Amino acid sequence: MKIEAITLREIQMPLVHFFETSFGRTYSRRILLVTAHCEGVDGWGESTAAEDPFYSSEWIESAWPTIKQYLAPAILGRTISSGRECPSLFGKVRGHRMAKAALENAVWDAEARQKQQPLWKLLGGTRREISCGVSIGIQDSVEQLLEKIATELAAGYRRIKVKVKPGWDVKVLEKIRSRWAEIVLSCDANSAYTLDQAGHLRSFDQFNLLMIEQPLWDDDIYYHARLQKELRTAICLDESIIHARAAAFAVESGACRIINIKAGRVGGLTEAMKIHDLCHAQNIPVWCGGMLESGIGRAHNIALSTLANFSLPGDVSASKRYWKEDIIDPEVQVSPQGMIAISDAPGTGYRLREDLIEKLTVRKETLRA
Ligand code: OSB
Ligand code: MG
Repeated sequence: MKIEAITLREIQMPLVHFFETSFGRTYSRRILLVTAHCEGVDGWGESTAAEDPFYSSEWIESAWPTIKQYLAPAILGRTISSGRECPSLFGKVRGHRMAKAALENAVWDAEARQKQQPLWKLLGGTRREISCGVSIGIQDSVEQLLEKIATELAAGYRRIKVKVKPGWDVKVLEKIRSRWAEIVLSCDANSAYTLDQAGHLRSFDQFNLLMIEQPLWDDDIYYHARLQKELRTAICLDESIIHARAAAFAVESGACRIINIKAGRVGGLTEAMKIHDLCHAQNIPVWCGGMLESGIGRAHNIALSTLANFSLPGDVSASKRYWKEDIIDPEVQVSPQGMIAISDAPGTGYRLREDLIEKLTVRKETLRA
């Protein structure tokens, strides 16, 4: 499969509802989409690099020139048989994992379409449906948060995750638990705490949480291992797991008991599968995180989630929670049982609404060998 051209484009999509984490509030997304044009077949990928370098040091304005000047030239004009070949071709570039993932995942989609196979099968997935949770951001009031949780439970979601930060944690969790004693509940701090606050974090143990996600620094594993020893609640790492070695170190050192896998954060589907496999071998359950993706990134997340060790509900949820209109057809739908059914169509299994994508595009550039 010859990579003849690569198109980069930015689309802008307003969120149905703002999303707030410990690092800030997002109202509208600027999304970098990548198309790999390969001998009559197009593969699509989405960068998870955000509007700002807050979740990670990457952002849309670093991903675009990195792909344009380094990653695309490494594969343009080449004949590649699989997305698996991308990591070594990108190997000279340090970091920039979200940029790498966008391009690698586009190649995976092209490969699957060219082989007339669903991407999930190509990845070695086995699940025919995947289990869904939701991530609910910080709201203007606790009442509004409770309202949102009620809506998502009624929709069938199997796990509720709420964002926390100092000042929006224990009191909020108390209110949730006093209304719903039994639901599967977890929280995500996005690095809002320090080890000095271990005593405070220990008080979360009373809420019987499935996990506390990324309580400490984004670049830390060692202090998470110290903290995990002091908590009954399982720590799940997100930001800290930037590649398979970090996952191995985290598991070996006892820094977490669960891992959130995001293909964007770790440099693409190949590395994501490596983390999945090593966690599987060590009995560490994983789940698929989300980054407020459009349908394209969402479809890749769904394919990844079909692998056997994705045994906990992920953050991959219905398109309509984010978008008035998604750019894929059909949109991602979640059943009243909180499941997404896996499509057998080739590639990611969803059609692209190219007219709508064109309408949302604010800049576009096609690169050739
Ligand atoms: O930490 O998982 C996170 C969104 C943006 C940045 C980081 C995170 C999130 C989410 C939302 O939790 C997950 C989603 O609904 O896509
Ligand atoms: Mg997280």
